[in-house]
Amino acid sequence: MAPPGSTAAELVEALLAGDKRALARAISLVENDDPEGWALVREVYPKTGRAAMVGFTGPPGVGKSTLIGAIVKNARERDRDVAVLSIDPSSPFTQGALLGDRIRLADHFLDPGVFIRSMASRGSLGGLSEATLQAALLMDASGKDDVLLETVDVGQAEVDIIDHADTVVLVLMPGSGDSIQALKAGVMEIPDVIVVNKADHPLTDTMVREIRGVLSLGPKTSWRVPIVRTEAAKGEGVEEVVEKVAEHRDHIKAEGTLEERRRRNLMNEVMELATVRMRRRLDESVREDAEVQQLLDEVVARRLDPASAAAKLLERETS
Ligand SMILES: Nc1nc2c(ncn2[C@@H]2O[C@H](COP(=O)(O)OP(=O)(O)O)[C@@H](O)[C@H]2O)c(=O)[nH]1
Ligand SMILES: [Mg+2]
Repeated sequence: MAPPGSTAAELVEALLAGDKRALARAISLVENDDPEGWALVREVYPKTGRAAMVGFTGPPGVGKSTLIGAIVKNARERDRDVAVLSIDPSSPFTQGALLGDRIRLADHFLDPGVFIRSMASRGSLGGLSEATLQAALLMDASGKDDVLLETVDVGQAEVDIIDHADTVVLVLMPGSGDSIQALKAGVMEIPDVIVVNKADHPLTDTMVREIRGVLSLGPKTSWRVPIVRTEAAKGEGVEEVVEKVAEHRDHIKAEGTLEERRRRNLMNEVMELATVRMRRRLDESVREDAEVQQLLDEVVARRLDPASAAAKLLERETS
């Protein structure tokens, strides 16, 4: 539908119609920081906001990708269109990999209702987090019911794609003690749903008890964070994860916090992008503008203090 060489308008049309190849191509444009990619997002942005964005985070190896594979299968059984965006270079989704006992992810690759993409490269404008948000928006615009995001760990300082999830699922396994400590210390934000995967492990009960303990220390909120035990590789408990995610969504919708969350996250995104662009402009002016060079000379000669020079620089760039 949208072969290489098709016009931007054709690409937009195919993308909005849910064409997988168009979506793949659009994401590549964004990933390569191609201006056409940004233009595309600008064009389709009014059509976004419909998909349920669910983020899955947690330490490497706990089974996030496997769980997502099982959730995709579950969604397909309910006739929902799904996109997966995995930002996990350590265990990327590939056609051959991650074939659990009953989950054949390879089948999903052929299914027109499923779109799976791994991203690890970094666009130059806003870095990986912006490129991934653009990719998620494109998935949303292509009419997916669910957009599932996979990232390793939470709690980085920079704006993270996980911040754009409506529901955040923390996936752990027995022995993920570091994550419990991070939750306890407040380094990691309290997620909306906690999954303890590999629940056939004998230490599962201990793990669940520890998590309960940490959660009970936190503030009382209207949403009680459920802890779900799964064996993702066998598909066990997956249905319950899907239910809890849906319940959480209903809850924040009813409470009005979904809109609030989205507003806050998009605001952060705008600020982040504006900051990156401002920084880039300042760098350019320092490199290329003779007047700015003179300003610096004044500072070096101790005639102008750094703060006054900074104020002048900003005044020039924002006027
Ligand atoms: N025993 C067991 N292994 C699992 C389970 N779920 C996933 N795994 C395995 O754990 C490993 C890491 O899984 P993966 O989904 O790549 O983890 P991720 O790094 O969190 O995405 C793989 O070898 C999976 O087959 C489970 O429920 N039980
Ligand atoms: Mg993974």
